[in-house]
Amino acid sequence: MTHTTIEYRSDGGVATLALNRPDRLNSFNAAMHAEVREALDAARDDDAVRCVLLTGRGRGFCAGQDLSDRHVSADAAAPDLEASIRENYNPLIRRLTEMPKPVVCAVNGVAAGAGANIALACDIVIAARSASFIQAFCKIGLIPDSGGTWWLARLAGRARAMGLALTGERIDAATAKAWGLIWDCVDDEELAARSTTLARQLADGPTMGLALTRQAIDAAFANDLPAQLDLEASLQGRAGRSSDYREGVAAFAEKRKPRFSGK
Ligand code: T3D
Repeated sequence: MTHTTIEYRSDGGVATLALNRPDRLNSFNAAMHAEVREALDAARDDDAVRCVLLTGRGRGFCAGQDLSDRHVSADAAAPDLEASIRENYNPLIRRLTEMPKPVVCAVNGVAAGAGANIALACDIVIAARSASFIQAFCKIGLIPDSGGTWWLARLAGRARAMGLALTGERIDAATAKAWGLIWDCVDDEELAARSTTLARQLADGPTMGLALTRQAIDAAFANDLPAQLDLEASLQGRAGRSSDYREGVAAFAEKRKPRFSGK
């Protein structure tokens, strides 16, 4: 498929999906939603893809919804934002959080509005030191969407979640790391190499088991301990039936590097 709003390429087990509307700071319009959906489905269904790497082109990662697509005036009917969230943003977040392989996000610049929360939905987030995160919604009368209220409350705690969401204050990547919102913050010139190395490392791993691990950790936010122990038992049963488990144990016994297949 020819893309006009993203770049998509698969190489060495890693599918790199780069948001590519740099003059609009990679904000989402309908075409970009469609292309991202199609690319994530292709990555999900392609057995040669073992890890997804999401990033942005230009000086921004993503500025959320393209506001120039919203014709808001006193005499025009209000746009149906509930439909926009249900039909576009929620399916996007679910594609990321239900991807049967790990998802790395390399935040190359400002991540605002839904752009910030799309990053938080990925499994491991690495940001360039010059990147920043803004819950911009309150500046235009909206509430954090794309899972923002879910992630912020869990990752940052109520006080910081409320501060970020009610003020729309920008935090830099180092603060996002210190607050536990992201995994790492690296010098700008190192972002591409560090995120690609990490994605390749995960792509070489037991990717089905890694996806089951995400499922367990995300469920832990809602479960009590007995329910979580029960879920762990059931997911471990699935992991234990995988070829990767057999290969991991064999490689350990033979003192060699495992060759995982993701099956
Ligand atoms: O509508 C629905 O479907 C509901 C769902 C909503 C989800 C959401 O994400 S709502 C939140 C939408 N996003 C925002 O409110 C962020 C708006 N952008 C900004 O606040 C700032 O651009 C940033 C803080 C992100 C970056 O500031 P700065 O000074 O580095 O850059 P800039 O000059 O503001 O932006 C550069 C260009 O990108 C500029 O275009 P120009 O003047 O050079 O032609 C700017 O208009 C454009 N741009 C930035 N963000 C958006 C955008 N154009 C359209 N939509 C944007 N979101």
